[in-house]
Amino acid sequence: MVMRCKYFHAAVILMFSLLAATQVALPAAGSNHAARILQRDARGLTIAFTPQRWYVETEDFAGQELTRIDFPGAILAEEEGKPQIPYHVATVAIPWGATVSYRIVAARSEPLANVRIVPFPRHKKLDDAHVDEFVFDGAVYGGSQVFPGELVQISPAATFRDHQIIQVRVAGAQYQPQQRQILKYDRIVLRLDFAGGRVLSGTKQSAHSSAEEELYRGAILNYEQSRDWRKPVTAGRKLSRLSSLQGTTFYRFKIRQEGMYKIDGRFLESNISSLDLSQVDPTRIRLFNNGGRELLRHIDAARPDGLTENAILVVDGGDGRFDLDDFILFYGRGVEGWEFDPDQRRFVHYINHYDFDNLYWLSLDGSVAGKRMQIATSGQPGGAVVEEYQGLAFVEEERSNPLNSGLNWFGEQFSVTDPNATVNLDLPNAIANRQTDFNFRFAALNSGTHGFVLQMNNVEFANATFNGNAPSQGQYVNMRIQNFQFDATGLLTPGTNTLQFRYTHNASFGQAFLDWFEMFYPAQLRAVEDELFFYAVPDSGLRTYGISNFSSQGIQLFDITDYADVKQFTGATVANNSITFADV
Ligand SMILES: [Ca+2]
Ligand SMILES: [Ca+2]
Repeated sequence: MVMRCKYFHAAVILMFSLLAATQVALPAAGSNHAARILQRDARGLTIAFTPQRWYVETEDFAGQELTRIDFPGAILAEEEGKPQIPYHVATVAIPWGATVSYRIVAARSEPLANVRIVPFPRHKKLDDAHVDEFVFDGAVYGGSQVFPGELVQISPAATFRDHQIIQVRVAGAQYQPQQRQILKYDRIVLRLDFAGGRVLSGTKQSAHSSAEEELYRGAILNYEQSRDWRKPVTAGRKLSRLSSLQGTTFYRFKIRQEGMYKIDGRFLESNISSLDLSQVDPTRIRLFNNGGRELLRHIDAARPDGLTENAILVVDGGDGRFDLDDFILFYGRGVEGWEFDPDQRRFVHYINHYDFDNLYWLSLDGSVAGKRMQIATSGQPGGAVVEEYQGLAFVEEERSNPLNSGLNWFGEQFSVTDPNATVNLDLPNAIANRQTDFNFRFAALNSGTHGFVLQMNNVEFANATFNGNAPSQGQYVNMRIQNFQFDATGLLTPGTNTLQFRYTHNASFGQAFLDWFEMFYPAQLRAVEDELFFYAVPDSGLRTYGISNFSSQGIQLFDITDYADVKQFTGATVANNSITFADV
């Protein structure tokens, strides 16, 4: 079953945000100097891999002599316990959809006798100390096979912007364990052949900026050859996007705090020195933003094509001029918040791991009419008036990354010597004596039994206990993540509530983190400082909602369910500084 979920924002109007000019930079790319193209044609290329110089070093590790070899630009294969072989790595573009075959045309090697090659070490990472430990893979070091068995490895084709690419890895050396000998290759010549795929004529290439060309030139070994192999542009799509935004000036600004924002002519004039307000056509004002969410990491996931236009309200007094007191009204989102998960039938919080601010782009001189808020109309109020909503609160702080790894960031840190933490939560609409549901997520850094005694306003309501992971000899540190759900009645009061944590561990070394917690509680539909954001999950049919506690009758209501398509809600009843409306 698909459940609809609607968000509303009611407010007596509000605040401003800052405008700032912007610059955009593209990253630079490196190049591979040890690989050189000898010959190329429409169906393939020949590459010579020649290390510029070799580094050979023999060291004593706990009584055994180990030899390390390397050359500039080499990549080391990271296989614990296996010989540490330096590889050439080249990124090669291929025609879209082509298959690749290769053969080694020439290989010239020189032996390095009576050596034992160093294995790739096992990294131990404890606290902030890194320790390398050498273990020897018995099958390789005690065997009779040369390592690696194949000099060349070709990766499956991958997508890199408008190119299809492969990664070519060529071993710079091989180890012969029985002879205790390293073969250093001073030159390997490789022929790559492409079968099938799509080759375009030069005229049909997609247009790229010089910065993009630099990116390709730096990253792709056969850049010159690959230009005919780019993905053909879907002409209509890209051109239509260019035509509506081309020649437009964009003003960038940041939003952190979610809410209704107002920008008036006076504000624009004092913040944009080059602006002639009399030249601004109110119908052409446009606002762009993509919702503030992280892009999905999967390369094939759907994502917005360029900037998404957001519906705004422009009030110009009906004279077609944007004067000093005329204004733009829009709903600004931050980068953190809640979304309804239809499978779990509940709200889940989200954060943005990369930024605290959402970027908005305002244009005042476009050539087309801007997107405006549509009107939604209140139904006929009737039946019992809903005066409650589900209050939501979460805390997820990204303070430390104990493994220095990926997105594993955690908040408050606990230890046996520092076991206490408190979090103050401002919940002005919380209804006393009702049930609160909690979700907690903790992370333990070591073994043993970790416990958290949880209190709200000095009342203990739960005890979360779990066992940590014990890393076995020579492993990375092993963390344990554990989720908990609790509910308790009568904990909250309207206003400030204090959540308290007390950490326990059965030994002195215990360390753990709070990753995040979420709270769900009944709240009253009352404006706080003339504003209320709430969401409704209707079960069925028309519901009548009543929001009280505004300071005047000038109340406006918006349906903010879709960030790009906010609607102005009309037909609501305003009386006694309250608003009543009905919606399905
Ligand atoms: Ca006007
Ligand atoms: Ca986190």
